[in-house]
Amino acid sequence: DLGPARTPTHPVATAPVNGPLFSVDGFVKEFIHELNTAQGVALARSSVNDQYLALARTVKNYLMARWLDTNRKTREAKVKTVGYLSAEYLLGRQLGNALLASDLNEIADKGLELCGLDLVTLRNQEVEPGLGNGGLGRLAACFIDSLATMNVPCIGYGIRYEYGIFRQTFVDGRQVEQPDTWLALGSPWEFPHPDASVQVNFGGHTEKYRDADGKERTHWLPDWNVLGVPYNYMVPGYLNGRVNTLRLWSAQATKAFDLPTFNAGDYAQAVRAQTFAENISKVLYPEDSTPQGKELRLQQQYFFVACSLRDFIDNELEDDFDLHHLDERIILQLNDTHPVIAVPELMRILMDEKGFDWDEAWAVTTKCFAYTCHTLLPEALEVWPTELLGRLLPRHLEIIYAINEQLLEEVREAYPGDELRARRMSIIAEFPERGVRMAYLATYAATKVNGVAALHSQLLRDKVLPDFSEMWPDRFTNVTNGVTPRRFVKMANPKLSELISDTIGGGWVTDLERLRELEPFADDPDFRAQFAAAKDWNKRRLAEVLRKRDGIDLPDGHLLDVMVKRLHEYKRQSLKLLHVVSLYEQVISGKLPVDQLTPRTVVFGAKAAPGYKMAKDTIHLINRVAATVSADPRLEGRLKVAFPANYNVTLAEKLIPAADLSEQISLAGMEASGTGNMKFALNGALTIGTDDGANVEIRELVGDKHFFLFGMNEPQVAELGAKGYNPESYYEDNPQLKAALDLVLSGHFSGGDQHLFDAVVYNLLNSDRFMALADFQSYVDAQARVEERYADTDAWTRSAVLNVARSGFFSSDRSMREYIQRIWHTQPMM
Ligand code: 4GP
Repeated sequence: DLGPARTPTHPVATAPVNGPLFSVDGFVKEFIHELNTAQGVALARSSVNDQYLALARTVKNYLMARWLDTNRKTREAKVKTVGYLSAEYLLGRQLGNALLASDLNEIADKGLELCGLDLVTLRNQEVEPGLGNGGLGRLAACFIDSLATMNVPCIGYGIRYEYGIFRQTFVDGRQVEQPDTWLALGSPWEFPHPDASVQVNFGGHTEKYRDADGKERTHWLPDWNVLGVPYNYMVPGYLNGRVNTLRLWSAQATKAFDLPTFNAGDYAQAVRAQTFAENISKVLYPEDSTPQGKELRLQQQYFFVACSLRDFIDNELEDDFDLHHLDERIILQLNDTHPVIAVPELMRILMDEKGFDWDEAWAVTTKCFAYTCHTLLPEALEVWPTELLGRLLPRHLEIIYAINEQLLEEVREAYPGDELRARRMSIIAEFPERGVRMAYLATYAATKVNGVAALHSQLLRDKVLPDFSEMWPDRFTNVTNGVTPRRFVKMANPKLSELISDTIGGGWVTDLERLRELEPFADDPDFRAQFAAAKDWNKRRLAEVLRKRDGIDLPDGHLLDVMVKRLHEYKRQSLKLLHVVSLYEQVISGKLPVDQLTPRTVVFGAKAAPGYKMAKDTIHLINRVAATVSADPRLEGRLKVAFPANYNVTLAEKLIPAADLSEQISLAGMEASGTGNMKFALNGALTIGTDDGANVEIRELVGDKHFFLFGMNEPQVAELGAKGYNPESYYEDNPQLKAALDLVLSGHFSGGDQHLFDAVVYNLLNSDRFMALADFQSYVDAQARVEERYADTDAWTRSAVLNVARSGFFSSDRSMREYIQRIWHTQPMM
């Protein structure tokens, strides 16, 4: 007996679709069917992986009819689609999200129980697709979730990397990268369509000719090509029946295998073309703000945008569609500069293939693109050497030169005689080598250019693109980032979600501003107790995860102080570390009685780009400090440092809900926005942070009293930089800071080796580009305020509740609404 069928209560359940029956027995039948037919095993003989794959397919089957339906309706309606072009999508695990979106959690839970299986175990079997480095890729994943949930047609376009971001391991405290073999155990969420492959050309040269009307035209005669094979992924909206598509491209050789060569015995040569082609989608570049001007990376960028444009024009539009009106059907959002080569590609298609004149093509192109910048670090703004671009994409370089000529003409017309300005604004940089400034190309071509938080957008206008913003002020706008409440609250924090829904109803999941209704409950002791209980539950869950995953023990009753994000000097993990070392030093030197130390566990999670030496040295130091501090009996277990390896979305979903304190301590003016900061606030952590990125907006919303602000603000940073920053003077003048740095230099954390961490320490003392030492005292003072508040449990919990109640603004649904209204001008479908 499989029990009574569940009465469908939700619209998603009642919609007439041709899927499996929305009941426990319907689910079990489907699951067993998948296990038997797709995995080819009986339940009794199946492995956990078989079961996971069968479960994934089962859930997919429920979504399938809705996906097909969405595609059909969108095509028929001929409405404008968002084409999100992103080299990264940091999706996280799919199963939990698919279950949530299709309202299948309860049914799956019961159904699996009937089969003697456990849903949590199967969910843990999934390897997350780590197809991104950090914030930018995770943002893309949040945005496509929101668009599906808001019923907005969108196709996410990107690359199906065979190896995503590396798996981080620690060997003697040092980061060692392992390949991320996320496809090894099967990838049930994707649908490959080799039949719909697209050819992408490279190299060769161009030729001029006259067309039938006697007009001069250009031919590109490439000398090699690859195939792009589309892999489709479902992007289900939350309980609304919509399923959008994420289309990732995989590279394959056009002529994969050379049989005569193989028969002649040269096996390596026989597959050379295949290897060469497949390299294009082989690995994700570990970029994240470090320059890595690699030829293969440019190939990747062109590869995926060429596939995507071709796909949209040939497969998504009607055969007789007039491309003069392309902007009525698509807006292509450039997620940073990685896809910007799409601009000359669209020009090329319109002119060389469709016979448009330059002006016609430019008029269409400039209406079809919008550009988001995600950084302020000059070294992260891509510049492609013209030598490389010309060799790989000769026609595109010609078009870029022509675009630049037109730009310079406009500039000279607007500012006659200002030749310096023309040179500054040129898309072509002359130093240190001739190169194409992709951010300038994007800015010139886009209808809108946006930064990702208010401060960032301001600095983008004032410091990165001042000439452009002066000339085209209306082109610039801000859209503050957001995060999806489905994954990062509802799924990641079930206890808090339940409490919120019991208190204000369930509407907040798609209307996050409604969290405001929780405000009065901050003063309700009963509510606070339940809120604190949810936090405790999350901490216990995290403790279990870290014990199993990393062999780390989390002590009870500690303030959980968390800093998770990419390892980068501007984010200043070293400042957090100096605070830890300083607390430790004060206790062991007798300056601070150990019983006055607030029991605290500091958790770091961070990957460093493999080629970024300073970042890797910092990881090494953190691990050595962690080992020393955690093992020193003089601390009586009151201070612990934990650094679980391989921080990823899956771990974030466990860590963030458990945190008390969120570390957002970048040098002001450096973090474009941050999105981790939003996830922590929404899960009831208090922030200690600088006035940087979206911290500024978080603080404004939650209120100064519920946010621990420290450090210089951006104008102060600029001022200090201008007058000459001397980090050593802070060391000399601040005994606490000096003692901490001296302890590192003494070899205390390195088994007596006094030079092991010279690179890190002397970098701080001699250069300290991100001014950690200048903000040290202010940071330590703010931490003292943290401890004071934490000692008052009621006050702390009250602040935590208010953080949740006032952070509804940071839903990616709100970000998407702003893009729609101010940039895309698309409509949700009814
Ligand atoms: C990141 C920014 O560093 C971060 O502040 C921002 O929140 C995020 O983009 C999303 O906008 N940048 C990157 C990158 O991830 O690769 O440049």
